[in-house]
Amino acid sequence: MKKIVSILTLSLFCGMMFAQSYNLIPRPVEVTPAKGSFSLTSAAAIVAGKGSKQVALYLQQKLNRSTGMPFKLATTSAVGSIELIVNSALDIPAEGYLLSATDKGVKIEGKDADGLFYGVQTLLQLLPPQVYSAQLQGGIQWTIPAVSVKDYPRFHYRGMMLDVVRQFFDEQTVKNYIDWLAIHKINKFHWHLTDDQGWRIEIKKYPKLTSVAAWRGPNEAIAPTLGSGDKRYGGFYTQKQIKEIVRYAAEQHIEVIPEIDLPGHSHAAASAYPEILCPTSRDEAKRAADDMADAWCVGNETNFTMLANILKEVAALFPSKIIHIGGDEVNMAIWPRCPICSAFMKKENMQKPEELQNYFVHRLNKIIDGLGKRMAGWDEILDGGDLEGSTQVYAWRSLKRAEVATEKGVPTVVMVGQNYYFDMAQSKYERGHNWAGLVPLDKVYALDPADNTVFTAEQAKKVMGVQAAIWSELFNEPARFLDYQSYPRICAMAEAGWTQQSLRNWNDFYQRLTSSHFERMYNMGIAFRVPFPVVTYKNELVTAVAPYPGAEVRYTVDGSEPNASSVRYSGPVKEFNYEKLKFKTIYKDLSSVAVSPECENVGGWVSDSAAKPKPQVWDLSGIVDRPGIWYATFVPDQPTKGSASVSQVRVYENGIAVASDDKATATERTQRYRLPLFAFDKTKKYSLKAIVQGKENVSGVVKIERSRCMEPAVGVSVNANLNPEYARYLTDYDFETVARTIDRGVAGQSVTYVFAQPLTCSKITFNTGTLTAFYLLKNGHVEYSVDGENWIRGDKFEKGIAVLRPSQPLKAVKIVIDGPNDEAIIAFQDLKIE
Ligand code: TNX
Repeated sequence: MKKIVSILTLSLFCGMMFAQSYNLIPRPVEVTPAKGSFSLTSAAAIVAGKGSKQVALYLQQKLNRSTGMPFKLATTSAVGSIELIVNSALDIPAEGYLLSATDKGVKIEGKDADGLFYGVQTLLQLLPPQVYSAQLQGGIQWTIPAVSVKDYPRFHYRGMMLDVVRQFFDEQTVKNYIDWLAIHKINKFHWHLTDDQGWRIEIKKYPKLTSVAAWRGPNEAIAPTLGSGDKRYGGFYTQKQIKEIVRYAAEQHIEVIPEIDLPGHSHAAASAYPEILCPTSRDEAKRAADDMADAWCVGNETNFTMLANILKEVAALFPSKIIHIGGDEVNMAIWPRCPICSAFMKKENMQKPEELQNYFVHRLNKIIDGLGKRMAGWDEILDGGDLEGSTQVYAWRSLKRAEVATEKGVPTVVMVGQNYYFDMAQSKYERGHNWAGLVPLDKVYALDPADNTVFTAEQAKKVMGVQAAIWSELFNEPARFLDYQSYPRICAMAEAGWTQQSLRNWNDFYQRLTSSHFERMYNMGIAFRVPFPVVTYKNELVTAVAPYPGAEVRYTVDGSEPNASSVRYSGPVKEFNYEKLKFKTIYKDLSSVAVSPECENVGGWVSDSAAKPKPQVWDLSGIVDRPGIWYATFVPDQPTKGSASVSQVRVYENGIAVASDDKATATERTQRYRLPLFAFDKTKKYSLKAIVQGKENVSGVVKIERSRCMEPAVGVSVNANLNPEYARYLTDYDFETVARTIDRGVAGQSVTYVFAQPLTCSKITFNTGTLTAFYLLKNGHVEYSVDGENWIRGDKFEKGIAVLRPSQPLKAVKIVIDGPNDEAIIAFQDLKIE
């Protein structure tokens, strides 16, 4: 008996392993492996039953491209064929399917055409990954393992939003994007078509919306911004192109939901038709500093005629039942200052401008109802009054906002920024916004959109599903950043939308992703983000941890960028000069960002809530092993829990305090302390002590890093329109803080850095721009002075950077602006001195 049981468990276990090895994403409801397999041959036909012709053509085209085999369409089933059937009598939810593959062929039954299409997607994933290639692939056994799959989605709304305003993406890029969404069983494409920096949809009745408002540049109505530089930049989709994209998306079973962002985020529309603004907003010279001339005047009745005309054309272009009207981030303070709006508020007895926004939303709702559609908007439309029952809300600010919406009975799409805003950076080494924090892959995966600790069962019924967003402010560079920010994060979000919560597991997902899905995406031609290794230093050893089993980690020792022919990492590297090492994960011609070793954490901390907290002590041996300026950072494990306050940070040398810092840099999210140790002596013992105080039991780690630059005392004098509050960022040697001007600059303006002592160094780098490389100084040069009075001219700025290589001690250096910048402002940084 015992033996039977163990054989049973063993085979069950093997069965599970087998099921796992298909590595499907998103993970289906039920996968039952069977014995044997089915190989595609040129005799294989696709049998298209009723209602399945279009899906059959899709499959035929996909298979034909990579296998080169014809896959004739047939109407009667035969051995060795792929049979596609729509069967509404199936006992599974909408969009579901049953797939069965045996050694005799494949049969997919969809509950509806959508279900059939998703069954086909699963079939493609069961084939070798080269099936996704657009080119003919030779020498491949096109084999499908025998299996049966039963599958259906958790949510019927699984979306992706793309902002085509801040950067414009052409028709082909949008189509490719839609292709890849469909493969991940995403069924909505939310198209953010208008915003402050451009209007991207042709409206016949108002031609200036595209002839004027689709363009920005030095001589355009909209100023250059977001990396568009010294040239005319922009574009729009003609109505013909929109119809084509909508048709194309429908073929991929994707509904396109248009967004016209109103009444705020409308600076582009206003640049073409200033009459839509409040009279108090129209004149640039007279309007208030907080008035961005970006919101429609709500009291002005003719605006509703114009909006009705615009929305009528929009409604006619998109078969979707939903029109998204934005509604986010309106500076409502401008309305009470407007004579028309304030008179209207008085007449309607409105107290707060939120009520005016709510009135606006209701007016649009009426217009949209009249067009036979439903209105949708960002969660701000919940403020200021009730909504029509049919309105759909997109909760972006927090899960709490989603909960509030569902409590009001409003159908809600969860698109929480902290998890689903893919314009956020994925780590501190990478480009991206961070106002919603870093959004690494595991954080995307972690969100349960109908989390039962947040939503009641009744509220959860109003969660329609999930959606992630790409806001494209930072997508002007580098090349293929859209792919990089989208994948694999979309894979993780897609699984939250499709897969039952009980079947979701991060480790399991990550295994499926890295062992199989990377290769599928590679064949699709997606330039996805490859994860980097974690590399640490201690005791003169550099240790790298590969980001997934089998990952190809390579490194260089001379500071150069690693590539596919660099040394492959195979074990800890003995290297005292670890600061020069660079590591990357290589995936064919893709690779991760390069990372340098960081010192191993010196230990953990827990905040002390006692009235008289005790200092905590950390041993620094093996880490602080050379002279320099050391920085200690106290990073909380869960930043959301709040941080602890750190004080009396000291370094001890053989028990004697030799360095201290009592204040954190104010701008840091984490807390960073400066500890100069120029007289480091390797025969002595070093330790770190600090008091970490906090109300709750907050925990975290202490990191310590050596500054890579010299940090001489320096003063700065500015003769440019620099926001005075930010001037200190030019001398704090915190390279995460920058100082911005408030205008484009004028020839002759300057920023002068005066050193406390004459400075001897080999190189000074003048970096300008923000950390994400906006607002670079393009038109300027540097000068230096040995005596602080006579100036010698150095290089011009190239791409925002200038370098000096002094041959004698310097008293001062300066940046001189030679003409207005090609972006709205200029950002300056600390000097990088080596
Ligand atoms: C907030 S989300 C916005 C966008 C920005 C985005 C940047 C929302 C409704 N408004 O206008 O592009 O943050 O992350």
